[in-house]
Amino acid sequence: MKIERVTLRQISMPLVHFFETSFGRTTERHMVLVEVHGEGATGWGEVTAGENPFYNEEWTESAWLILRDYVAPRVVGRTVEGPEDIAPLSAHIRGHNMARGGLEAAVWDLAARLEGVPLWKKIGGGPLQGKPREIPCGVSLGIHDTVDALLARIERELADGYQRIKLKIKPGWDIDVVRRVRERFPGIKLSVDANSAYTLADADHLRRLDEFYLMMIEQPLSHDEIIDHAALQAKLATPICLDECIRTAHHAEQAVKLRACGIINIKLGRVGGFAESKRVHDAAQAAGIPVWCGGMLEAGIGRAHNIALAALPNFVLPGDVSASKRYWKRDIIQPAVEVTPQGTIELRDEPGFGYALDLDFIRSITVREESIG
Ligand code: OSB
Ligand code: MG
Repeated sequence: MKIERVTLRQISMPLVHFFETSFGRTTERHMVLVEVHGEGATGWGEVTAGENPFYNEEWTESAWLILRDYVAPRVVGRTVEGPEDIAPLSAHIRGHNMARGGLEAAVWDLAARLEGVPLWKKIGGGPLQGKPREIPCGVSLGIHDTVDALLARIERELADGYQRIKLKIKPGWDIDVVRRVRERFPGIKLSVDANSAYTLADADHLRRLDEFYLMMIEQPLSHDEIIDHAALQAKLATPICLDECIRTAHHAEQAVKLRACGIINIKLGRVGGFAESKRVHDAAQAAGIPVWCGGMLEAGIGRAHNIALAALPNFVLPGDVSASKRYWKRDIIQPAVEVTPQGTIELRDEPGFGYALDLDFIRSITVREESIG
């Protein structure tokens, strides 16, 4: 497969509802789309970096520059066996997994289209026990202005069928909030995500969460600290789920060996694409650790890629991939991603990521565009 040209596009889209985590509030997304041309077809990817280098070191601008100046020039003009050959071409770059992963995912999409198969099949996912595979969905709810507003929001998400509610927490918005949510919704699958807002010195405080029988506590400690998570896990009954810490399959293996977590959240961008996501998935599966698909407030392309990823067999827990309308008035794909009343997303059979691009809309929200090759 020859890669002839890469087109980068930066788009900007306001969120329907602001999203607040321990590291800040997002009201508008600025993301880089990657279009890869080769063999007469086109594959699409979406870079999942945020607007600021707060979740990890990447942001929209760094992704644009790394892709334009380092990654795309290494890929354009090459003939590769398959999409597995893409990540190694830029493996000498330190970090910047989301930028690298956006292009890698576009090549997987291109390869699936050239073969005429859906992306979920191309990466090795698919029907489970003969039944059409559906992705179980949860929602991630940001820090709200009041607990009452949060409770009302949870009510609506449950009515829409979502199978699991995840609450963002931080010091000052944690124990008392979770207590009120548990009192009101004693039977739901509930988890929390701190995005690295605590330290090991908060272990006793975090242990107070044990009484709420949460499914997991996601990334309570530093973004690059696996060893402290192991120390914390030894003190908690609630399983820790690692997000930020797991950037490679090797990290997953180390976390398992140290018993730093009971669950892993896989994000396509954070680990640099589908090939590494599959390796993280396989490492977790071999260790008996369940995984689920995280989200980064994606537009339709990134969302569709997440759906494909979540079709791999060890994605057994409800993920953070939910309906387009929770984020966007109008998504960049057609149809928009929808969720069934049972809180699942059905896999689609079209070649590639399975949805059509709304090119007119993409053009109308494009703030810059550049081609390499
Ligand atoms: O930690 O999972 C996270 C959003 C932005 C950055 C980090 C995270 C999140 C989410 C939102 O939890 C998931 C989504 O709805 O896309
Ligand atoms: Mg997280």
